[in-house]
Amino acid sequence: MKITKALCASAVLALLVAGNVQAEEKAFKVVVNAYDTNIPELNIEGVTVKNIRAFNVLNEPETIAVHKGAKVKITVENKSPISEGFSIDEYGIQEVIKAGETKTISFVADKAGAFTIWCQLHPKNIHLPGTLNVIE
Ligand SMILES: [Cu+2]
Repeated sequence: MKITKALCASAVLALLVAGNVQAEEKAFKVVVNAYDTNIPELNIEGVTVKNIRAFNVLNEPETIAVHKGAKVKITVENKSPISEGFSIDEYGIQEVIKAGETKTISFVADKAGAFTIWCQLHPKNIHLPGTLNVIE
């Protein structure tokens, strides 16, 4: 009798869950990388990096697009030889990823709009910013 009740309870629960609109879940992989360029050299954290044009913050993909309300999971891999930042100001995200490390950032995209993804550690002119687009 107890078992039957438990089964009924789970069936009701399953119906309730199925009846709800499931939040969209989106996972992205972002690679931060450094490329050759025309700034002769730069010393950051005691590491001299030569021939830099840009630390490309968002390499792959450059733009992330989700619907409002989506659960977003961004895995950031830092292939740059130094620590890199990953910030989205409007979402209060400000992470530091050390050289060679991978970090996963999760949040709910509850604000619609286009938001800049940038590195808070280094001058903006050596980075290509990315964009988080949250579509209504
Ligand atoms: Cu940086």
